[in-house]
Amino acid sequence: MEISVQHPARRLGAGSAFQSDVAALVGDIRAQLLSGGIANIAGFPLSKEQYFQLAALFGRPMRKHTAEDGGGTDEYIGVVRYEPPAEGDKQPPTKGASALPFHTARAYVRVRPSHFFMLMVNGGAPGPAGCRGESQLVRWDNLLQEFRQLHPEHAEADIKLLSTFPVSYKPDYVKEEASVDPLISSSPSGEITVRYWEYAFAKLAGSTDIQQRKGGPQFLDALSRFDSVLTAPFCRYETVLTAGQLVVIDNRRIAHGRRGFSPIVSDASGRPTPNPREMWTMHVEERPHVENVA
Ligand SMILES: O=C(O)CCC(=O)C(=O)O
Ligand SMILES: [Fe+2]
Repeated sequence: MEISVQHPARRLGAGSAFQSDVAALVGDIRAQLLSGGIANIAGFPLSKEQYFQLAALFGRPMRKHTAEDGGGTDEYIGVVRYEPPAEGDKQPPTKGASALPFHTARAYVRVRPSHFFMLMVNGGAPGPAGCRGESQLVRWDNLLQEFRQLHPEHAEADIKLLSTFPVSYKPDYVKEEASVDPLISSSPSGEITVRYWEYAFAKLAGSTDIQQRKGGPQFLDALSRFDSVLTAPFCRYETVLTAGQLVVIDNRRIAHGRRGFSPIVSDASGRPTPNPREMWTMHVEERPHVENVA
C-alpha cells in the first residue's frame, strides 16, 4: 500500500509575490492537510523570516529544545545538516547522517506540535537510491490497517494495550516535562494519533520498570510487533525533497523519517566535503483557526 500526495505542488513567488500569494498558500496547505494530512509545496523562498511568517499562520511556533534566549527566528527554526563531530562529541540525530526511523515530532513531551514543517534548503549530494536522505512519510491509520493484516490474531489486543499503557521516556537534551500518555490515543475529533520516537521499542525493551509493571511484558510484546510493522516497507511515501520544497504534516496523523546519506562527498574539484544537505524544520502548536491573522 502506498500513500500518495494528493495535490500537485503549488509554486510560490518570492519577494512581493510572496506576500500576495501567502493567503492562497495557507488555504492550499489547509486543504491538503485536511484530505491526507500532508501538504507538499514547491518553490518556497529560502528565507527564515518568510518561513516563520507562514508557519505562525498555523499556530504558535514552538521554541527549539536547544534554543538560547537570543530572540529571532533561530530560536524556532531547526537546521538539520550534517556536521563532522568534534572529538568525543555526542551528536544529536539532526547533526548526523544516519537514517532516522519513523517518528512523531516531539513524541517525548506533553505539549506536542500539531504541525511539523520541513523546508528543504539544499537537497544534498547525489547518491545511490536509498542513501540520499530520502524523506519518508506514513499515515498512522494506514499503518494500523497493515498491522491488522499482518498480525490478525494479535492486532486488536495489541492496539488496545498500546492505547492504555502509560509510558514515558525522555532523552537528556529535552528539558520539558515527559509525557505519560500511552503511545496510541484518539484526538478530540476521534482520529487515531500515535506518539512514537526513533527506536522506541529498542529503548523501552530494556526498561526494568516496564518489565516489572503489571502488563509490562505484554506491552513490550505488543510494541515489538508494532515496531516490526513500522520498520517493514509498507504504506509509505518516499521522496528526495529538492531545494524550496516545503512539506507540512499533521503531526498527529503522520509519522516522518528519513533515509541515511553519505556524510562526506566530493566537491567540484574532487576534494572531500561535508554533504551540503540542509533542511529547516519548525514545530507549531495549534490554536483555534482565526481568519486574517496578518
Ligand atoms: O532530515 C530529515 O529529513 C528529517 C529530520 C527530522 O526528522 C527532524 O528534524 O525532526
Ligand atoms: Fe523528526
